[in-house]
Amino acid sequence: MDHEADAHRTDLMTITRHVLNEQTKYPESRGDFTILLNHIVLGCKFVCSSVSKAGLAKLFGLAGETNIQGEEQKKLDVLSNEVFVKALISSGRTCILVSEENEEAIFVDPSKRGRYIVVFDPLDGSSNIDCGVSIGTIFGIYLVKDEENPTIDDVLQAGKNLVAAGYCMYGSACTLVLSTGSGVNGFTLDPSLGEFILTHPNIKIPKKGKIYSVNEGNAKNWDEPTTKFVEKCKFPTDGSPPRSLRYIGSMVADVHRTLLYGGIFLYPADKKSPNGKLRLLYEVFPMSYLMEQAGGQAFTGKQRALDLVPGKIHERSPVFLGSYVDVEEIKALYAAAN
Ligand code: FDP
Repeated sequence: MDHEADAHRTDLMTITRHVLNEQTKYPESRGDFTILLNHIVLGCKFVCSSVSKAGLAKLFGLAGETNIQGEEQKKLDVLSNEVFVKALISSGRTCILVSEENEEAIFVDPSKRGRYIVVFDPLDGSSNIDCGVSIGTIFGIYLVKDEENPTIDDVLQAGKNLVAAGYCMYGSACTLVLSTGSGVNGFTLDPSLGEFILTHPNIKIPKKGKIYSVNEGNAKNWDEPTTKFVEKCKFPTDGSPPRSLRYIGSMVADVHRTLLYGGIFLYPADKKSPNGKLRLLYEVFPMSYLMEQAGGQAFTGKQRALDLVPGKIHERSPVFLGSYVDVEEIKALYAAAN
């Protein structure tokens, strides 16, 4: 019997234990971040359970449908948002929340205020909900400058100021990927324990990938560097084999695959959408932060994604993120075009 392997299996590194361990590196830490994270984890567990029984519970479909009791049904993304907002406020550790689902930023009542700002998309990839394809929650965390006086400028910070970011993917397993600024770790929900267990320690993205991921239906509106890049993926001129195309159309799932297998995910600007589609604060920034923490890169077509400073909370930006070498290639094409 392999006792060492057994010891490993019985020594479970939960996400809370992992974050508490990380905090011991900061003697001034008050445990606030662990409390905040526990509330995010609660939201993820709720959404995970709702997604997996959505068909049964008739949570699919349009908001406004009624159930047998005549009560109004809530769409899964609306419900997820309510759960996250309430969990984050009740943590007592947040002062401003920005959600994809709310037009305005939510300023937390002073009686429940803390020093963290959470930007999040409670259920990203919503067009995939009804067909059971993987979807996810994306979040980023900033610190407020003055806890007594939070302002919208505290939210409109460059992505490089994030103190943590992550996503939870509701797929064949429920996987939470997190960075608190010293690498990237992946945790899988063990449904029998109700705990996220460290299953993917210190994720590093391969330096170069064999996959590109983009909505090619937009090709007729792309700019020259994007067109050239995708052409090179299909018809390489350096003797390398063509790359594979994988596109789920659910950012969390596409980014998760990119992080684990390598490659590049593109949501470029095009003639119809000069700023691309994805939102800077709760899609581009958290994913770019994770990519950099895993040894990859994220680029907007003009600059490092994390250097951007948003002017509005729901601002969009083009993004090219993934393996270091792959992103270097697209950067070179943009440099040559300018
Ligand atoms: P969705 O519209 O289904 O919510 O920003 C949302 C998003 O999905 C991302 O998750 C996904 O990467 C992207 O949009 C897909 O957009 P396209 O359908 O234009 O390819």
